[in-house]
Amino acid sequence: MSELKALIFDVDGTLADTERDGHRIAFNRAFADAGLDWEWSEALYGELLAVTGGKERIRYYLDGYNPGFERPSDLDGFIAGLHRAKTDHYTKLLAEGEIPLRLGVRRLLETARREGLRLAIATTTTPANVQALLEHALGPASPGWFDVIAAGDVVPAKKPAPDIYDLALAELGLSAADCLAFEDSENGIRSARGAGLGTLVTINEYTRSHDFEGALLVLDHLGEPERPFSALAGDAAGATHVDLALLRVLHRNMSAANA
Ligand code: XBP
Ligand code: MG
Repeated sequence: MSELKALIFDVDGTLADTERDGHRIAFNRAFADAGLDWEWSEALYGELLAVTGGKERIRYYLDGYNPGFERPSDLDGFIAGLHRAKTDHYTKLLAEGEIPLRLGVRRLLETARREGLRLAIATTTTPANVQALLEHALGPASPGWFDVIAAGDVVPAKKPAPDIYDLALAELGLSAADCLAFEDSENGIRSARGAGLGTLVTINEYTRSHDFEGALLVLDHLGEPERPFSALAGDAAGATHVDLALLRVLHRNMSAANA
């Protein structure tokens, strides 16, 4: 039976609640800069999250929510320009320290590192966004904690396709059976499961009602010793916060079930 060797993390919604008060605000600022009267409300943004990737999300919005917009002849270039401006706004928001890590994330990453588990990231977001979040919320040296940061347009298809997790596994040189993934959304778990990974889910306000079929565990957050998690699905083996002991139990049970 293989031993647990690496943890692979999604970023948006999993390491930090970046969507409502980060990405959404940055999109709206980029739209205003470009003289557009588009305003993505919290509720609308929840619907737009059906599609992963910022450029893809702008196109989805135009197709489904703003079909009357007169499209420039170079629509791809127009969207790419808006998205570049959005990335600038987003990374500035992070540099201002606006977005903290979710509960339990720092503790789990530090423990995993101390105990020799390898760390990786698999996300649809732009690499500059990952870099900025890690540097500002976790610490300037923290991007170096991750052996692999698989992010953005480096794969042909974004989540829910498994490509980004397949890439992270290939770059780690590990098989899915050696790892666990951490996700917050239905698109995310579909991607991780598609790559064959056992997956823990921590929900957030946008993903609470998603379908997490196949998750090892669905929690409200990773928890801390003095701030226990609530388990929404799965067997937490009596644990109150996610630590390596719990992850090893989940991994062992998963390996036994797949044997
Ligand atoms: C996250 C996303 C990202 C961000 C925006 O999905 O969908 O697109 O909202 O990032 P996941 P960019 O957490 O499943 O990876 O604008 O840089 O694409
Ligand atoms: Mg996510």
